[in-house]
Amino acid sequence: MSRNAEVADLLETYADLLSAQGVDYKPKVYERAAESIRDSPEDIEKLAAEGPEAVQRIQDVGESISEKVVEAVETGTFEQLEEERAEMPVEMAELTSVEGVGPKTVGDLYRALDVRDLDDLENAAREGEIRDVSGFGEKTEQNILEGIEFARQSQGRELLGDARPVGEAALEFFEAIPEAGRCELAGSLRRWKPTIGDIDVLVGSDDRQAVIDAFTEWDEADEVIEAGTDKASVRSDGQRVDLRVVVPEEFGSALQYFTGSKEHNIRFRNYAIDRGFKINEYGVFDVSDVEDPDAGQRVGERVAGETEEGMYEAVGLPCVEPEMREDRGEIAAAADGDLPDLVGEGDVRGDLHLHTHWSDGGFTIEEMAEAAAEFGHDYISVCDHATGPGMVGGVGLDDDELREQLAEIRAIEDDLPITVFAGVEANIAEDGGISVADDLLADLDCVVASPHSKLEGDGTDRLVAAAEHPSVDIIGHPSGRMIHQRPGLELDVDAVARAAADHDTALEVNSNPHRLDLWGSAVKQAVEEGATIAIDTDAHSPPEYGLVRYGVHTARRGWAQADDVLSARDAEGVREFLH
Ligand code: DGT
Ligand code: CA
Ligand code: CA
Ligand code: ZN
Repeated sequence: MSRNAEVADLLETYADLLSAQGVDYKPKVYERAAESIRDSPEDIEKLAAEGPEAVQRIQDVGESISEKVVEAVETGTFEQLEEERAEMPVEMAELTSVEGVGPKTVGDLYRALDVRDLDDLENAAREGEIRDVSGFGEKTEQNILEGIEFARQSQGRELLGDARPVGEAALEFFEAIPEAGRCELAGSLRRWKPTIGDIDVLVGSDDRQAVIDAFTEWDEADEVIEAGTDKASVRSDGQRVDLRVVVPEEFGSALQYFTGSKEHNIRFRNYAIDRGFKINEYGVFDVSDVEDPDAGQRVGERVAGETEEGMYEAVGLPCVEPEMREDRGEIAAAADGDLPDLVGEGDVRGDLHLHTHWSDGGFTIEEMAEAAAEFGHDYISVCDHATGPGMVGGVGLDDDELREQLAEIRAIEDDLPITVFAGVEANIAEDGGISVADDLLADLDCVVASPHSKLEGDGTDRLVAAAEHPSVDIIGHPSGRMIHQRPGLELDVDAVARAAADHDTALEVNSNPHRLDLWGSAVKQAVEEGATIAIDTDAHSPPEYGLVRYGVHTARRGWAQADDVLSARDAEGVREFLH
């Protein structure tokens, strides 16, 4: 974990402990500072070495926080945090990972029932003790039980957005080792699954021991879990990284095998067997004349294995993109010559869902436009939150404020470096209603409508109604899921996609790694129904434009082609769609 993230975590824990004690206001200040430190491109370790004043150069960090930061960088914690921890010895992160359990709930349940960790919480809920605590009821108790189950299921898997940087750092490390030949990520990370069990890296080399030895000395390795002659595992940033080193001639077959998925590999292997071939991590073998193909790993004539493309070609198939290897019909499509030409990172030309300081973003319209231009986008759509169901704490804009923002965009648009559409992120109420007046919706260029409240149960009718609204252009994060936090709405994706296709409403792939909503299989259904996909980042700050790649690869998991993707069109094409 970077030092910035470590320090941010400490400040957040401190903020949560204060909240749990019933302290007002101060926790917010610490949360804001934590967020700024986490996002800052400045290395907190360097700033801290210069002293508290240097740390104060980071946004939202005042004198008192800067001193705690210096202490945290030097000692790994700070005094006031340890005092709060002694006061309330709870597993804060673990407990608040349960949907509906915030720091205040943790404080209440600690005081009333001495709940300190997830096991305590589960026991208290099962024993029916929580319903009797003041401010809680049977329904809350039930919700907590369901939340615990969901939180437990997700334990041990990392978000793609957290695993990818670690995997890429490992890859960069191997690429710099002189003895290493070809290096690739494999496993679920190469398939861009939304959550990652462990990180797999494959290296081809004639000197395998040298690569393994180097890996055990990797700067970013916090612990060596095991090291053998052809594989090793280390822990980095809390995540397990599995290395396999193979001889160069077997790099392609090993890459194919270790990319998975297991289900894809089984389908592929059976396809090959039917055609007289044997496939494993060592190559493709022609066993049509071999009496006992199961006699060993390397029987028959070896016809492929050096490259991955060669593996598929050997049995008469075009190479299947890693994101598609989930056994969703890709081998049959390859055999029929029907593989899609997947959308690529370079195809995306704009971002149609982002926020500014008008709602909960941190930057002005101009700043977001300039950053988008720098990122390479041709257009953006400013879609700040509207008030309505699910928008708490005065985050959303009312209709007057939206009109004001629309006028502002019209006034400055000629001076902005790229096309800026004036939009809104409206809320979809439980009955499918949209939280902004119809005439205003009609005046805006781009209406994203998203569910933000009551994110449980079946949401199909609700989303169909929103998709049918004449002014709604995009359904934002359709299910409202938050990976590891809440499952979101249950959806009949085919029905939603049909309504979307019929009414020229796009369905979003929200690129935020916590969401990835829609996800691969749902994108595939949507595309098959003829719906248009909008790959958006929901950015609240310029660096978040970079999250778009997670959206692109998620769309690729759903077999989306550039033609299916709204944000792969040019500004004129988008304007036409929005009309
Ligand atoms: P993860 O780590 O749980 O997110 O998922 P993967 O897909 O990365 O799985 P992992 O790390 O256990 O193994 C990497 C790949 O190796 C996997 O995708 C396919 C291949 N593999 C592993 N074990 C088997 C197996 O027993 N049979 C087959 N056919 N392939 C396997
Ligand atoms: Ca893995
Ligand atoms: Ca693995
Ligand atoms: Zn939203």
